[in-house]
Amino acid sequence: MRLLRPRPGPLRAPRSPGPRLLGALLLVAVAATGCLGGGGDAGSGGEQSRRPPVSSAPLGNVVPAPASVSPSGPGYTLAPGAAIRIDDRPAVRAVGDYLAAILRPSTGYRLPVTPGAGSDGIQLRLDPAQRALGAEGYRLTSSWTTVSVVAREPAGLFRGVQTLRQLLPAAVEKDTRQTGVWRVPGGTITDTPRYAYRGAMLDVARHFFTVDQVKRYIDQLALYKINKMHLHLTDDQGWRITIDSWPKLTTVGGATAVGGGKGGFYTKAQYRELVAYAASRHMDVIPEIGLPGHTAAALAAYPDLSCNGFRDPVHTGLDTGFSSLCVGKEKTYDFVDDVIRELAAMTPGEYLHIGGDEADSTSKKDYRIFMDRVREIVARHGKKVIAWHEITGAGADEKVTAQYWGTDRTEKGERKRVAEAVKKGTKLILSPADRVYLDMQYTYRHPLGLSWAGRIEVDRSYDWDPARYLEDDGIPDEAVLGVEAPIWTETLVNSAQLEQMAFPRLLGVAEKGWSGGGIPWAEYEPRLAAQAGRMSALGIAFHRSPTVAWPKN
Ligand code: TNX
Repeated sequence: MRLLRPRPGPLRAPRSPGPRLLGALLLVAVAATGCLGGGGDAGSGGEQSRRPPVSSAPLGNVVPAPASVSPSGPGYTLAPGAAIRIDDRPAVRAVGDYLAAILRPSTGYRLPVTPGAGSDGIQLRLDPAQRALGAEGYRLTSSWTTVSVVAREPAGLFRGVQTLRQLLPAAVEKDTRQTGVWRVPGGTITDTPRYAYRGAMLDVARHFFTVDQVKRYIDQLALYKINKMHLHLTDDQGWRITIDSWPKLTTVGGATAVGGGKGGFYTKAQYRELVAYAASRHMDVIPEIGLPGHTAAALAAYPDLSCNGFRDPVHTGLDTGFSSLCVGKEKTYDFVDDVIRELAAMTPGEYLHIGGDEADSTSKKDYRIFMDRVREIVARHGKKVIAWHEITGAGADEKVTAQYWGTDRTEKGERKRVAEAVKKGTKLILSPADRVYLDMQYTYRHPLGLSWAGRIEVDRSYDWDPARYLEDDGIPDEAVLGVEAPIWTETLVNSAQLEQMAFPRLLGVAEKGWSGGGIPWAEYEPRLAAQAGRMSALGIAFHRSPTVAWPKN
């Protein structure tokens, strides 16, 4: 039993203390009766393989926290002969096949995905009449005979399936046969997201990550209901996406990386493959082309795009703010137009990210001229602009979404500019760097990561509320589209390192996005601890933060 109460987080009620608060209170109540935490998820993957996973987590012991949880009855036990019963529609079948692919290797059951009704097995159903479930909500009901997930949209079924996974013992995530009793606790979860935008950003420019590495990350994000994959495709140290009309961007600009190592880039076919893979996880890809700064790789390939025309090599250092496209040259806009046109054509999502940060070598006047033109180009190619919050100094309005990456130390004046844009209708994605920058070190002893925004342990990373984060600056919750956790890769070169930095902080960001910021750390911490076995079973070498009472192996 875990009655540990670490440093309590700010006990703020969510804006509308509706079902989500009830759910949270219920979990706290469950914790107080001793059912949550140590007695729940059977711990690490190692432990799972030594003894059969008989008891699964109590209903609701999942991340992100569901909006409402009503336990009842003993629940459902997956039988060897069970089927996954689906509505006969391709999008529902795809969710059924996805679930079957997770469950079959570990359970060893056949789990046929079968269209049509039935009163047993796992059921995945669409019900358009369930309007309150919205675009991503679902209702999961676990009874003696069935466990069913009902949603209005296929995306809701997919999110519900993530909850179902987490209600099964962690060993279900393994890719080899396990012996176990695959029980889902009884009752009903009704769940919808607090924010529509729940993102993660991966910097593939500072170091390149292959298609398979990105897919692995996408799969990990899906488990925690992230729905936007922001790919930071270009920077001073590398251009990673093929643009047919400017071929040297990748052949020259993609050839290296931070530290001068091997670079890489995605062909258009590979990029499309990533977009399709993300879509199969009900996730949009948001590609970012950094403009007008962060362009040394492009300028190395095409020196004409700079004002001085000198050919510099692709940058391999860590510094920023020294490169700029030449705002006064018409050729710059031909370039931007071609890039945006080709990128828009292979990106089905509604957004393109145009960077706009740290343009320290572009004058204020030029920055504004440039951003005005680029915004018009993006709109002409049928997409909406996202840019880092510096764009709010360049006449942002309702057509722009700004990604705020400030910290507790960000100057009032800068926040005021953001607030002014919000008054004109700009929406915000919140990525406070001293909370959710996953590339920041955990502690000064941690070997990976940077520290310019601070050292961020897991508890501090969770200690903020998107709805109130900028309220002192007059920015209301209504302006917040959602949250995003960026991971910059100056110091990170492989999946193990990425995962060490992202996990477990990413889970907290996912929860801010799905459940809102009103849940205290003391309630979250045991739920997070209970994810240890699942992350281990998935091969994620997460940071065993001392701020969390992880189960003993
Ligand atoms: C700031 S956040 C940057 C990036 C760096 C990152 C490292 C932002 C918009 N710019 O260029 O990679 O810090 O943490």
